Amino acid sequence: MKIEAMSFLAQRDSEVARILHSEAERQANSIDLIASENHIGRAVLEAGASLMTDKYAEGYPGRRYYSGCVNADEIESLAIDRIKRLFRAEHANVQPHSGSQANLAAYLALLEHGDTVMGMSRSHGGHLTHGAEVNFSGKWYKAIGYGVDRETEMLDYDDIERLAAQHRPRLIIAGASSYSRIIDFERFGRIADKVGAMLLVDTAHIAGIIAAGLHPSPVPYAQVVTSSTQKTLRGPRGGFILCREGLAPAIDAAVFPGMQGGPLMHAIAAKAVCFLEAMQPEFVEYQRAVLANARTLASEFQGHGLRVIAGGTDNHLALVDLSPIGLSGRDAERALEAVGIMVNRNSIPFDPRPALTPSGIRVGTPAVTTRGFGTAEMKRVASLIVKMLAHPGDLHVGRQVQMEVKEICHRFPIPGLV
Ligand code: DSN
Repeated sequence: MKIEAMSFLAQRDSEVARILHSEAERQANSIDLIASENHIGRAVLEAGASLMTDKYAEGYPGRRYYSGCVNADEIESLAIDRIKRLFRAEHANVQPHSGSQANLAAYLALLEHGDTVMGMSRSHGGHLTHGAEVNFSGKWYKAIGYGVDRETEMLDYDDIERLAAQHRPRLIIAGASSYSRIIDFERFGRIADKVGAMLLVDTAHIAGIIAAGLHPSPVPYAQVVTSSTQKTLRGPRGGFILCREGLAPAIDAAVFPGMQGGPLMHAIAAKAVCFLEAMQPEFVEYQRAVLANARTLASEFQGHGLRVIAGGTDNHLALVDLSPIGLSGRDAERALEAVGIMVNRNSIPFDPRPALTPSGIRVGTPAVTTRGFGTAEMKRVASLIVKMLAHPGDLHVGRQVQMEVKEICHRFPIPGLV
């Protein structure tokens, strides 16, 4: 595969150019099944690499603390308008630098230190910012964790309601980093209403699926919705917040000056492009393919005797329990990385193993689907994974699998590089 040389950079700084070139080659020659990653297209890449990065634009469109913000105002207003249309939201803030920053701003806007919050436990699939004790969300607030049912491995809404009635949280957080089933945001909304809590939905993983209308939207039920932009939404690294009109002043003040200074205007430009791309009919087709590929991957694993958590997937990811084959998630991650297949180790619900060497791996299909992989490729990838995991230390098998990985990658170039 031909990877365009960054010639000007190469002349100025050969060390950085070499590393960037290596990263492009690594991406081109490996199969990325990390559920939170994707490959951006050329238009997002160009906007993100633009001179907008030079501009300081603290404040909001029409209310800046610097001169020369005419284009910054226009690009940010465009991004806001597009994301509001995409999700039918009353208000949007596109300045958060990431999904975690978006969540921090939501907490700052909605809570006082010491308030009780209730989010999905990280060990069951929740995110760091949903109340993990090592994170601000678990340090500054009294965090109660909810999880999945031991039998079904799906969210146990009756138990969530019981916990909410018992702890009376000020805020309930819905959303996950490694949960493969539909999340019933309407039910979360009813639970929050019943106990007098506010509802924050973190859509980071599934924002693209929601935008395509293939997962129910939380917007009608949540006071605040947050997200990152680089996962299923296939944008640049970044975040955004949607909220009801009445909360707009508090959310905007929490982002700036509450927790950020100048917005990353090049990232906002790239977000605007991503939001436009997500409005196109091809994006819906892309998300349909993401889901079909994830279902295929999960059922192929099941067909090969591996256990898929929650019995399958409704979204872009699957969580696979490797304990039946006696391999830890960390060993699997390493064995697969060595042959060019990227997954991440992941705890499974009620995992008897420690977080650093958990029982599972998480696989996701946003990146490979962007490259054009279909269900036939997913079947082949699943069988390569199963083969590698059955012979993790076997160099001969490793070489065979690696050659097949390269051959598949060669047929499906990365959009940002062609
Ligand atoms: N760390 C991301 C993930 O992999 O799911 C979430 O922020």
